[in-house]
Amino acid sequence: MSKIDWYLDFVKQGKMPSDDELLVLFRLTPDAGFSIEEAAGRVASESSVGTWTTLTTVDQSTRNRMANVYRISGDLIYVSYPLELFELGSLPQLFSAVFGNIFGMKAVKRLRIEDIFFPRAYVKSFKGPGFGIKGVQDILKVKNRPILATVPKPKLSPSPEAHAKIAYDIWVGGEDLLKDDENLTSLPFNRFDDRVKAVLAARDKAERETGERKSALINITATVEEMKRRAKLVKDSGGEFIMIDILTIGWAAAQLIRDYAEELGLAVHAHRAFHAAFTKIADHGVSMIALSKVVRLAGPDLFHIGTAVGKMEGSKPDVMRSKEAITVDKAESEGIYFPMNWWGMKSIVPVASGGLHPGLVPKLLDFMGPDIAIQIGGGVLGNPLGARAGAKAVRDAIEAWQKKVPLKEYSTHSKELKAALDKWGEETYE
Ligand code: RUB
Ligand code: CA
Repeated sequence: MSKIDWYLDFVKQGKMPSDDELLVLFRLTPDAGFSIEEAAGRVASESSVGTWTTLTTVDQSTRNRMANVYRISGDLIYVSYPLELFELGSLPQLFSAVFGNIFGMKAVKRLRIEDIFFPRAYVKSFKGPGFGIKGVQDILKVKNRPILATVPKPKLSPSPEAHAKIAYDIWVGGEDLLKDDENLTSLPFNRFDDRVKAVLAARDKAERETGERKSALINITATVEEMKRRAKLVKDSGGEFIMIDILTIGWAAAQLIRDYAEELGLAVHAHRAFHAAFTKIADHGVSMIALSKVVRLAGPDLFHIGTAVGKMEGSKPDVMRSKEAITVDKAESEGIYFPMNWWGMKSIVPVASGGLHPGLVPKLLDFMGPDIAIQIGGGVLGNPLGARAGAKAVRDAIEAWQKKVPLKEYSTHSKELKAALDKWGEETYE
């Protein structure tokens, strides 16, 4: 028996997983001196029950809980995990296990979680979104068109009143939702409580004047007790949505806020700020697809997945796979990716955001379809005719797409859309 022969015990290619195991597809670059099998064995060991050497204390029940590398294909390794390795309903524990120590192992030069499969019992241990796409559309009374949101820019409005003024303008211009920016929380020049009051007063006015439903995604990101206080304030002030920066607050907080929001009857918008620290490098970290699946378990009602045509990283196939991960009930296996069944868990509204403007709307809708939220900041607030016109330009761009009329032609009847097209054309700005 060698000193470390244990690792290869975690590689039994061809031993196919059963339906109730959790599966992870890793892309693995071993460090110099390690074969892919040796590195793969270390990944499976460290993320399940093993350590760096053969143990003298392993009983049969522990052996039954060993993860197994059941397939290796080029730099891809497929690992199965017995469900007993996981605490049901706990995302922090999932992250400590399969998203944990293994990224730091010396034998591993690069490691990326490309995809993840959750078995039925694991899916069923989470509540998922409380409202889902249908619930959010019902709150806003929006059907058969994308939901429209605008984030005020500059991204930190200089005062609650300035924020509320932009809110009013974009609502009467045709937007459904105001969105706070990820770093706008409660700042010395723009306090949370004052902003909620100002924004919801403007909302009531805009609703009266337009006869449409208007609402705001109010960013409660903070420490946990403070987030709860802010959520309650939003509810008591007549709001329908709270927003969280789902990755910066952490999974435990995200799960707690999801449940607290349900208690209050609020829907939850999740911004993904921080994701690119681990999604952006193609051969390391965690893919947006895997992240999107985890987010569905965490249960917000809206989630940013990228645009492919805007300023943020993310190819069309990746954005579409993220969209599938948060919207469909059942997905077939496709390419390297796992099939997935969500067993009736509600869907999340995919939010396309980042560098969008009216000229990009048809391209975006051509591939993402209408059941999304389109979030535009600069492309509304940079409209030469002002914020209200900027919002109308977006609404008009959507109408043009719905009627299959080219934007340029449609803009002969919309000075707002024309102003947007004159400034930005139909190009992407990076
Ligand atoms: C968009 C914006 C959002 C980003 C985040 O502003 O502020 O925070 O979309 O990126 P603008 P992502 O419309 O002016 O670009 O949605 O990719 O996570
Ligand atoms: Ca932002």
